[in-house]
Amino acid sequence: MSKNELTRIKKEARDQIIQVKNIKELDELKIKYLGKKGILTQLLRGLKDVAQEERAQVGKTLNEMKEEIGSLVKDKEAKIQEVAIGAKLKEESIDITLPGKPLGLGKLHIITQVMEEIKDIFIKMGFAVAEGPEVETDYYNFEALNMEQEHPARDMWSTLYIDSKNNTLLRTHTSPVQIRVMEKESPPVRIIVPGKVYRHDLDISHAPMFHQVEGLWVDKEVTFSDLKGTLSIFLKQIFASDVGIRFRPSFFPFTEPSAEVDISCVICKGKGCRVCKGTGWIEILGAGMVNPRVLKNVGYNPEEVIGYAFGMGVERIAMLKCGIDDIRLFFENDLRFLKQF
Ligand code: 2U9
Repeated sequence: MSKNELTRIKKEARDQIIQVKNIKELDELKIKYLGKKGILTQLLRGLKDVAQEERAQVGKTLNEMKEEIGSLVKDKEAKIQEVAIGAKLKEESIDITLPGKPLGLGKLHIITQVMEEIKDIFIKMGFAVAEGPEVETDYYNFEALNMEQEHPARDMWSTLYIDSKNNTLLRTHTSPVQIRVMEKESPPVRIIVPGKVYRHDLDISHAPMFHQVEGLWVDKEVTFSDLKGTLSIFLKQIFASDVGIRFRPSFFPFTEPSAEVDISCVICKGKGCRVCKGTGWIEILGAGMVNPRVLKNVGYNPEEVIGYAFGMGVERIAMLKCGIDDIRLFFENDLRFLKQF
């Protein structure tokens, strides 16, 4: 066990420890030099065979070597761990300077847009906006509007009942709201009533839920001419200033006389096409003078006050304005469709 030999072992151990790349290799070296059967352990065990006069010196050198190699291993261990943590941090780090993912800007549904446009026109003409419940009673949806039980006119609406014993149903029109407003307030009443209505219907032009805007003006002197004037102004604003307008006699239990209002076809300009079924005209509104029986039902005196009323489907107006040929498109929530408007 010469001094040179020990120096060589020490140098070899240091070189090997310096070059080690990972914990596994380092552990192997630790065992090689410091383990139970390791080089230094063996050398220390062989100390007894060393000549008496050299033993103390060699023992001291060996212990120093053991300590030095141990501390080299410890330092290296810390270094390897530090490098591993650094790599992990780098791998998992988030670059907070990257630009965010842009959020698409939302917009109002086309039906809401058209509804707002309709409301604005009537608000400018002095109408107030009234709203009411979508679940109604038989009385407000039918009876008060001059349609008693078994009245054949009820067949005009495919009613969705909530509970037919309790006479609760989904309103088939927004007219119950006008009844409720008139019950509470005395004339003059000048309101429009926008809202959802429900019918047991589903095809290219009918949906089980759709939107209506109805209007009502009750006062001391209201004429059919007022009705014609108001609706003409409305139709010219919502469609085009040169749109053709005609009133046809019709029947509704809640108005007398009643009329249906047509506009010249917005697609073919009145020449005749698939949309207007070759007639050049498109039905767009229902209207009339409020039936005196309805006024009586809310406690008004039909001898003293008179009124007009009208109703329209918002989807139908939106379809004609935007050239949409299937009402169901509004409710499928396909963004490719909705984004266009
Ligand atoms: C009261 C009195 C009268 C509202 C009216 C119509 C005519 C009408 C339809 C248009 C298309 C419904 O959406 S639609 O299917 N509406 O034809 N509505 S008169 O008359 C009233 C309302 C309330 C108290």
